[in-house]
Amino acid sequence: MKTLNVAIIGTKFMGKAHSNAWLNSPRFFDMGIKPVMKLACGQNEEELKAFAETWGWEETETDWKKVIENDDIDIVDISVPTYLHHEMAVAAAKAGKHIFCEKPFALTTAEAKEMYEEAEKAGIVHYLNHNYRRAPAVRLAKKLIEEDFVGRIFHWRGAYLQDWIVDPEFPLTWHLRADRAGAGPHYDLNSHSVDLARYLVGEINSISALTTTFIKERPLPGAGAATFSAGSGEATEMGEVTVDDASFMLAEFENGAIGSFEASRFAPGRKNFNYFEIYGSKGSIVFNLERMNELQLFQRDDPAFAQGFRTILATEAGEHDYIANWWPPGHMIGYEHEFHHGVVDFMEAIEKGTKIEPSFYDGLREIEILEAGLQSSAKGEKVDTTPSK
Ligand code: SOE
Repeated sequence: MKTLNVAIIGTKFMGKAHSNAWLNSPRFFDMGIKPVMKLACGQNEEELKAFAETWGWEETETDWKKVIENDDIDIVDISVPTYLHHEMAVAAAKAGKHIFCEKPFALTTAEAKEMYEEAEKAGIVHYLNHNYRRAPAVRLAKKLIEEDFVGRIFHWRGAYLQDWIVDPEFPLTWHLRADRAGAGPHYDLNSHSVDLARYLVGEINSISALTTTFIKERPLPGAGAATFSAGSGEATEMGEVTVDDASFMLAEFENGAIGSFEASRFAPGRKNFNYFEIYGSKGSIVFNLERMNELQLFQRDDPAFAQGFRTILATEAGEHDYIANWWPPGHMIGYEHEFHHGVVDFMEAIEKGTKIEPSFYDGLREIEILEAGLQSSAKGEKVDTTPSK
């Protein structure tokens, strides 16, 4: 069997989610090329060794530049905070490696443009991991739209809400620093919603946005502080929060639809509430990640006495994408399965010499649109985001 060697950079939340997918995808899916988990890279040597042992990475390296220089490596998986994506992706593309990159894509449009152009120039397969596109229920939403169950789309309504920093004592982790994350939920969460909206509804031609920061200073992070975890450190010094805590955006789509996007980390009770509604001339679709195996569908041409939202369980092998490789109908899949689907499709793109979406082009568009949102909020004006041809 043909194999390709993978190196992962990053050992935290996304490092684990990706490692799990690299490890288990070939166990569940027939893959034309099998990924070999060759090399793991992280800063802390002790943590890195434990990580590699847990997930089965054969070797370790603390210098990411050596990973890129390594001729044995065919694929680089970038699972690190956003501010590192640009340098790593450009170097990996120049070295001819295929790239599997976490979102949000980059800090700025200028960075994103270079990443996309270098990847295209190198002729590599480039993938931006917006995992939610690969939930079977989201794929079903796409199919229903393509098969005209929704008709002409009028509205996109997206909300991505969390609550992990409502406590003002939650420390200033990297997600709360503009130099590390680019923006707050406006990038972290809206990037997912913008990706889903572009996938399901179409291109976005203008943005009006309002962002705000509720808590302007926070304690500096101590030991163990990370995404979703305050850690145990007792910090006395405070630091400035340089990103938004919440963002609302309005969008005009190329096809005439209009949309709204809400993103917040200040929505108590909402843990990872990734939700969208699509309304069209023939019907409507509703998805909620917290019930991710289900899709709600309303059809206007159902007889009036039987009209209402129906719940489709997207777990039928052969009918719903990816499911045949997992469990029997109704046995449910979860968050981590989406990452496996990304790995499987990415490896197939390499095998067949095709492209995969979302690609670095979609990453460029995501950052153009989100950066326009920041400008719009700062100026109080609508910003044109029509793609340059
Ligand atoms: C934190 O907000 C986070 O881990 C995001 O960075 C992910 O992309 C999202 O899927 C879950 O929440």
